[in-house]
Amino acid sequence: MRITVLAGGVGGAKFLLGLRDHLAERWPDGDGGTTAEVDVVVNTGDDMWLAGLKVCPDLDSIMYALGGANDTERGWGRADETERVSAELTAYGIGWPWFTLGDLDLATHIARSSLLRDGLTLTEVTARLAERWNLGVRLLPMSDQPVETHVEITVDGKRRIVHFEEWWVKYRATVPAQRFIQVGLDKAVANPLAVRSLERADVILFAPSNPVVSIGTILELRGMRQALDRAGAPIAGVSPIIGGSAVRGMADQCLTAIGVETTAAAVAKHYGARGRGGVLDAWLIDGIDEPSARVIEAAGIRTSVVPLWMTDATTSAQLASDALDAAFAVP
Ligand code: GDP
Ligand code: FO1
Ligand code: CA
Repeated sequence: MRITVLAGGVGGAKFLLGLRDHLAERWPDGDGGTTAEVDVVVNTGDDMWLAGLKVCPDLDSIMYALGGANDTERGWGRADETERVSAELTAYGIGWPWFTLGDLDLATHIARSSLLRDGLTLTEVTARLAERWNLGVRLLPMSDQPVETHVEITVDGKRRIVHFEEWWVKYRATVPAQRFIQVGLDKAVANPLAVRSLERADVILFAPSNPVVSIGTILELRGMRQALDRAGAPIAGVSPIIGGSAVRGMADQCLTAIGVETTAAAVAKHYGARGRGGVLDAWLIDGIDEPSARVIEAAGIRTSVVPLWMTDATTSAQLASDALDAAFAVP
């Protein structure tokens, strides 16, 4: 069984933890793992160079979570983290004072930057870093070329274009985003390993990740939609919107910026039905959104109504199981 998942950071990580648990039960390898092969195509639009180091928030969120080393309370970075180096960098006026690079986390960025300087691609570097963690899945950055999401905002009457992280972390997305700009998109192509993975997959899943700045950015890459079109596998997506709001984080601000309502149905229609210019065969919505199932079905997308809250390992694994069932139910 070959499964390819498109994912952003924290929402992606929670779903993948559930998927890994579920697969170990459904297709066990006799050694606590699974015979299923999982590739994860990860958003790198949040990446940046900071203090001379390449930082990849979504890749790291997934790597730390599947490696069992993430800070579950904060939702990002390493558990048991300290911030001594970050304080020194701030004293030198280096980096972003509102964006903390923890000491343990910094080791990841140093290792990554070092390997990139040695000439490895981001895909190769990611594989090297992941070796240590025994993730049980293969992490594939969406592209080997840099694509950075920037956001147009107006602050004190002045139009500014800032890195996505500045809008997200410094402004907490409280300033309306007028526009998202994917810097570098014109020169970037979809990771060839991701394209192959999509073409060979038995099933393709969209994690309940941010539809604009996580999955949306992945889909923008040259070659990505074509790969999904060509794929023989069914494609099922899990709604990150439950009862008209983003479960966690500020995805609603991103949807508003691109003129999409914060509802499970609007996001499904935004992705669109395969064969009608879109990418979805199936869409999973929560029970609270059941009344909108008819609208989604009318748009040509098969709809499954299941609990979408990933509150613990059991509910996350059940959601992964439901996502596979929804995909395989596609005629
Ligand atoms: P980020 O890169 O860290 O922002 O994470 P992602 O893009 O992968 O996912 C963020 C989204 O995950 C949020 O906008 C939420 O809507 C969604 N999310 C978080 N927890 C849950 C959950 O328990 N269930 C569902 N359905 N979505 C969730
Ligand atoms: N999120 C914060 O809210 N504050 C931070 O200082 C912060 C630092 C940080 C450092 C490395 C990293 O990989 C992620 C970090 N995050 C931080 C989380 C992250 O920037 C965002 O939540 C995601 O990029 C949104 O997808
Ligand atoms: Ca992200």
